[in-house]
Amino acid sequence: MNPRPRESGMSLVEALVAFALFVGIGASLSGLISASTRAFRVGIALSSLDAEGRRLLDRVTAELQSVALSTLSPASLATVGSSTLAYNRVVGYLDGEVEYGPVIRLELILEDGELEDGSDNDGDGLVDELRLVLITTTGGVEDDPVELAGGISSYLEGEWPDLLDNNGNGLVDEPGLAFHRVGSVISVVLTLERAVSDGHRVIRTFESAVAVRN
Ligand SMILES: [Ca+2]
Ligand SMILES: [Ca+2]
Ligand SMILES: [Ca+2]
Repeated sequence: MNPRPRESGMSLVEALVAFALFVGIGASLSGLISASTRAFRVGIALSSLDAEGRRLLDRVTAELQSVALSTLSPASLATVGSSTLAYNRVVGYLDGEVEYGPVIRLELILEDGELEDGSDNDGDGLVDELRLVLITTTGGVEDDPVELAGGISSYLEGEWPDLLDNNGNGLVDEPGLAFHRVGSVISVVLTLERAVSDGHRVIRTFESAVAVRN
């Protein structure tokens, strides 16, 4: 009796197993590629946020360095902090008298198209986000606001509105940018955020302080 010749090709079961393996490996590879793409985007966004945060704090602390403390409003920023700060800078001395510059106001306001309603009204992936503007008042007339930064969180990282200091920094319900004064030292805390993709967002918090001389 002649041996039964071996059938060539794959049986149905083998084909199904091979197909399942192929699909599984494909899905794993796709997941890996997707995860690394997201990680890459997050890395780029965080790096960009770091640069933006440092640049903004450098700008603000340089601004505050020549503030005349006697003109600061609000004058007391000890426990609640403030998102708005008005002041005059010392611009020089004449015959022993201090010369003051115009009134300057740093103000945190909603981004254009955004409402304070817990929704992302302008569709940029951020909710109730804010921007910081600098407004100079000369001779009683306000100049156009100069935007210093956008994408500022509505509350500082780890904080939410409940009359408590959730993030333990001594400030209660502080916004995403807050000024805090102890004696002649003004501190600035800042949380920036950006939407990356797939509903993900990145967030970074910064802090700086300046000892005011005047
Ligand atoms: Ca938004
Ligand atoms: Ca706090
Ligand atoms: Ca709170």
